[in-house]
Amino acid sequence: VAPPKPRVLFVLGGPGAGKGTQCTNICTRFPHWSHISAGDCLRAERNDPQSKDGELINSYLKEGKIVPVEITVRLLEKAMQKDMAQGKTDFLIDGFPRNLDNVTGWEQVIGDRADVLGVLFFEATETEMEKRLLGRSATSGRVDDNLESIRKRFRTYEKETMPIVEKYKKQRMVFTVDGMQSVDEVWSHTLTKLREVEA
Ligand code: UP5
Ligand code: MG
Repeated sequence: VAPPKPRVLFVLGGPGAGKGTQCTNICTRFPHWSHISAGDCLRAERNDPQSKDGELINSYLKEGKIVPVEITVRLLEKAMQKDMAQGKTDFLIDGFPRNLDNVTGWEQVIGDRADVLGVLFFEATETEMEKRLLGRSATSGRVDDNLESIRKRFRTYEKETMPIVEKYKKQRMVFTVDGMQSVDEVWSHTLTKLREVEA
């Protein structure tokens, strides 16, 4: 028999909105979910001395720009295959798709091989997100957790990613979570939305 088609929930929201934190919560509570952060995949690839894309990725990250989709979607596919071999069926694809190019690239490379359930969308103000990211900057080691890069990430998010969220909203595929509350409160709201997704 054919293995079940993987199910995918895209996870979007501004830089520091809490995507990673809540994806971790989901996977702890529900082990059939696998968390694949596009940003983490890119940072791992950037750190791999064998990679030919390391320098390019690093400069995009620092500038808050969106890496060419050929690179990103290849890493996502590889990560999904690895987790499917471990029995995972459902995937939180965190921080992707960030622009139209990402959407098209996903369609071309993955297309019908996965069922996209929708977008889990974390909403928070720039003031709050900036505060969180600056708070994290002392310990994160991320090349983009400095005020200059953070502001660039906000601009890219507004110009390129918000239109993608709007596009999915028109298709009634967006499950919005208020990301402004405490981690615990956002978690409880996330659970409610996840039940709607899985209904
Ligand atoms: N925190 C979390 N929730 C909180 C809450 N409710 N109250 C108070 N504090 C809260 O959280 C960020 C910080 O806030 C943490 O310190 C956390 O404890 C605290 P986190 O859960 O990490 O938020 P997240 O939304 O995941 O923030 P992140 O910084 O990861 O968001 P980005 O979207 O900026 O980062 P990402 O890794 O997705 O992408 C980085 C870069 O990679 C992009 O800018 C881009 O250059 C590149 N990229 C691509 O090119 N293509 C892709 O497809 C993906 C990424
Ligand atoms: Mg993250």
